[in-house]
This record gives sequence, structure tokens and C-alpha cells, in this order.
Amino acid sequence: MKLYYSPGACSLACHIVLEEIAIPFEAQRVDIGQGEHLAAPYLTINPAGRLPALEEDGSVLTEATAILISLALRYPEAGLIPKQADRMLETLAWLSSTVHPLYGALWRPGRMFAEEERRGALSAAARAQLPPVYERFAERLGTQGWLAGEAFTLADAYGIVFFRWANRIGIPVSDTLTDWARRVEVRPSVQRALEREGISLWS
Ligand SMILES: N[C@@H](CCC(=O)N[C@@H](CS)C(=O)NCC(=O)O)C(=O)O
Repeated sequence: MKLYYSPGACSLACHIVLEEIAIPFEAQRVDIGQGEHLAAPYLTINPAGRLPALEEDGSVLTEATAILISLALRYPEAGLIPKQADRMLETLAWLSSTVHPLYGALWRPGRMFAEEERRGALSAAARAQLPPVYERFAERLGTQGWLAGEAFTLADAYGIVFFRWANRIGIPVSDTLTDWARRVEVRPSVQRALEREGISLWS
């Protein structure tokens, strides 16, 4: 099994989950910052030029949430999907369809508009929407300390990506969310993935 990742990208969630289920896998770095995702070797893996991708036996799976759910279903002993999965699935969908696209608009406004002025306006609008989104994010923690119930699940592995992104661009986050991130950070799986990617949650 081979995971294609870029340091700190949403592929980090899949990286953490592969470490959680503790199966042998290869981690192939494709650095978005260096434009490697748009170069020929990676485009043969995912012609869309997006990370993550998971390759196994000649087949390639893309879309972070699909990879996460597929891995967790195949390795149920890792306990990454709670018995009552509704809230966890809701959180994955919310992160993927609400939070991630705001960063797309912020960081890649050129996908929507050619004109510099409109790009700037789109980025600014996306940036302005993020603080309240992180208030909703904190509310999802509930009382049990994790994003979907009483234990670490796929939602926490995916959510930590967006916590890190908030830190990168200076979006304020609540103490509750920071405490949760510290609980996530100390997991050996998360430590190994962060170390391999050469990143921290806090920079
Ligand atoms: N819907 C895709 C989005 C994947 C995506 O946009 N990944 C980002 C990294 S987080 C990427 O590859 N960006 C490259 C770019 O924007 O050029 C998913 O959830 O996997």
C-alpha cells in the first residue's frame, strides 16, 4: 500500500490512519509547495493533481474521506469508526464539504477567477468566514473530549489537519479545541506521521 502525501496537506489524515491501523505501507512525498503534484510522475497516479492518493495492487483511490472510511472499514480492529457512526460521518462530511473548500478559496482563488482583484476579494471573503467555522468546530467536541464520542476516530484524524491550518494562518481557536489538539498530538500514530512529514501542529 502506498500513500501519496504532501507535508501538512489533508493527506495527513490518511497518514495518521495508516499509522493507527499499523499495517506496512510506503509513504511517498509529493510536495505541493514544489509543484510536484502537477508534474508527470504524480499525474500518472492522479491526473487531477490532488493529494492524497492511495495506491494498492495497481488501483488508485483518491478523496481523503473515501480513503479514510475505506481503511477504517477494512481494518475494524483499529476502532476508528464508533458504533454510532452518524455524528462521525457528519463531521467528516462537514470538514470535507464546508471547511476544506474555504481554504481552497483562500489559497487557490485563481481556480475561480482570472482577475487579480476578484481573486483578492474571494480570498478575503473565505478568510472572513473561517473564525465562526472554528466556533462550530469547537462545538462539535461535545463533552467527551473527541470529535465523535468517547474515543479517537476518523473525525479526529481528519479534524487535526484543519486545526493545524488555522494555526498556520492565525485563525483564533478556543482553549477547548487546543486541549483536544494536544490529546490528538500525543498519540504515537500522530507523532510518527508528523515526524515523517517534518511538520508540527503549531507552526
Ligand atoms: N476533494 C479532495 C480535495 C483534495 C485536495 O484539494 N487536496 C489538496 C491538498 S489538501 C491538493 O491536492 N491541493 C493541490 C492544489 O491545490 O493544487 C479530497 O478531499 O481529497
